[in-house]
Amino acid sequence: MEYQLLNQIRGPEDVKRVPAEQLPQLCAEIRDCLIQTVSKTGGHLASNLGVVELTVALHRSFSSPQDAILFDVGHQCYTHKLLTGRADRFSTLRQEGGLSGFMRPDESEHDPFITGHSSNAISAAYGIYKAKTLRGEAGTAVAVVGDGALTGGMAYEALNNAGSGKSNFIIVLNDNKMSISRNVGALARYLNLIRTRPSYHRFKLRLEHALGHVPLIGKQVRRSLFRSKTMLKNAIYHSNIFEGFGFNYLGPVDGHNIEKLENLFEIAREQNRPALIHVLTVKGKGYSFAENSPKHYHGVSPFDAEEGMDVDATKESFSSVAGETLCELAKDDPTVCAVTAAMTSGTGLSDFAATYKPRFFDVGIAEAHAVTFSAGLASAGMRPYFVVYSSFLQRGYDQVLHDAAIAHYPLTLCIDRAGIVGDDGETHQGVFDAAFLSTIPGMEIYSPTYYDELRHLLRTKKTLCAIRYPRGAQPTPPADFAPCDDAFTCFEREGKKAIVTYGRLVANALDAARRLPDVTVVKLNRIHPLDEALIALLRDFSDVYFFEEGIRSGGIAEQLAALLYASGAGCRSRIYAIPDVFVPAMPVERALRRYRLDADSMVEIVSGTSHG
Ligand SMILES: Cc1ncc(C[n+]2csc(CCOP(=O)(O)OP(=O)(O)O)c2C)c(N)n1
Repeated sequence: MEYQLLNQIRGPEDVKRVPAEQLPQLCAEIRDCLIQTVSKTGGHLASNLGVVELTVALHRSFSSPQDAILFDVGHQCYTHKLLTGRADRFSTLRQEGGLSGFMRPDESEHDPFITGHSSNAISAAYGIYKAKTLRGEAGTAVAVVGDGALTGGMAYEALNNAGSGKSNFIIVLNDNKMSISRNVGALARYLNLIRTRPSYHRFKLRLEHALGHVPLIGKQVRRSLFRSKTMLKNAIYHSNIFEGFGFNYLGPVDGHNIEKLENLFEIAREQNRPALIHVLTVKGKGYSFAENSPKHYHGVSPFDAEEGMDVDATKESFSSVAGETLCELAKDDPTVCAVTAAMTSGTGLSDFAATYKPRFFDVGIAEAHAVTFSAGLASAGMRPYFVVYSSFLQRGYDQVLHDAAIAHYPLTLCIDRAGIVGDDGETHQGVFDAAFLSTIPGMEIYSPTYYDELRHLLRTKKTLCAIRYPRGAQPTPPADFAPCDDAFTCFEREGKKAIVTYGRLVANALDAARRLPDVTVVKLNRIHPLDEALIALLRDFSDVYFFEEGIRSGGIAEQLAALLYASGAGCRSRIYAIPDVFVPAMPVERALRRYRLDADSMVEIVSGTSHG
């Protein structure tokens, strides 16, 4: 794409050289590039459109990479990529071998830290800041954090730590009132309060800035003003939470006004005190479809940029089936509750949220809290279902173990996006939950292949358990398939070879078995704990092939192979699973092929035409 100004930007130094009057054109070109590219590649659109001016201002005021600029989650760092020497590769965004959709230190020196999961940027940036000071290096660190990310508890642990000392560490709070859906909780209310009563802070800011420009005495007066700030504030306006944590609160400021942003950044970096700059932005800014419906344009698949997306289109998926089934359960049982950590629509809970409002809990981006809160509900007689993406549940391991499992509270973890996820890459892969949850005593784990099984499991499982299912639609079930309560199902043929697998790989195994003579497919319905009867069945085969769409180390296949071995079975067993790697961004089908989990690989392996 040809852009008059954007094409001349090779790095942050070029951004600083753009004359102020040309900045609106640069921002317009960036927005066009974002819309044209993301409409083809898919990705996070609305969040990126909202931070164009903010990112330009950051690169004019700070000097990356000497100053580390770290975007929380990193889903909104596309403009940062365009301004830091990656514009020519931007069309490869989220493609296999292309630019990541998040910050990646191995992609650029301007990406100071790996990102993908929310609410850790203040911690990481403060660590970077401390490392710089200890090593005597120049520069500061800036954490750019959304109001949604600020609902995550880790952010407060970091504020508590980073606000305690003298530093010129900087937090930019990008407040657009939105998480993926509208932001929730007391914090959202509180930010609204600060937004609507900014007069004291505006006054303070103007005063500070004006005094800073008076030569010699200006800075002195400014310092003494800071010393008496507490009295001044108490007299004029109550202090706010960020000041309470030890930060110099600056703002709120219009996040689409580059000049104002640059002024504030200058004030913040001059002071020997951590600063938090409250920036107001509009999610989806400059693209009417996204401004009107930021939730639908948060993360998008490819779409027609001229026409916009059909935001009402709904496709049946495991998520929608889970949501519908929970609604049915809630209708008949007043104890049924649904809990989400800021993923209402992605997890299929929109109808539940609308219909059963008092029993629906969006707790913010707070997976650890969500688990313990759900366990609390369960301990006091309710029936909670915490619906969560597999990779985000990693945040709640101790809470599952300590707060839910030891007392064995009847909580159901509905684990969406289990397995390989595709274009989001390493940070979002759902390939660890089976391994880590199966370390927890008493945890039952199910992995349905078809919608009817998911429905059946949600209706019948009443003790602590995890039900995990992939993104998207079910494969076509076999003609006479019906869900059952058995721990495994045997699709029997004759012969001495067995394929053992679970979840969506069952469809690949059945496909492979149709193309192979005499192979039995054993479908694990419950993947943990493993059944004695299963071992007894498998002992009689000469060759057992385990295929697992999950990490091999500590996974279900390894556990099953160990049990088989311990039983003294003489059969040869082989495991095909995700090896000791983080799975990069690539289409799911390609990843399954790479790790030999597709039907063709199964045929090659079992028929002996490949020993991979
Ligand atoms: C631990 C974790 N949980 C959930 C998510 C999914 N997620 C990605 S962005 C986002 C909303 C972030 O809101 P905010 O920080 O305000 O940024 P905005 O998109 O509004 O700019 C969520 C919930 C995540 N990335 N990490």
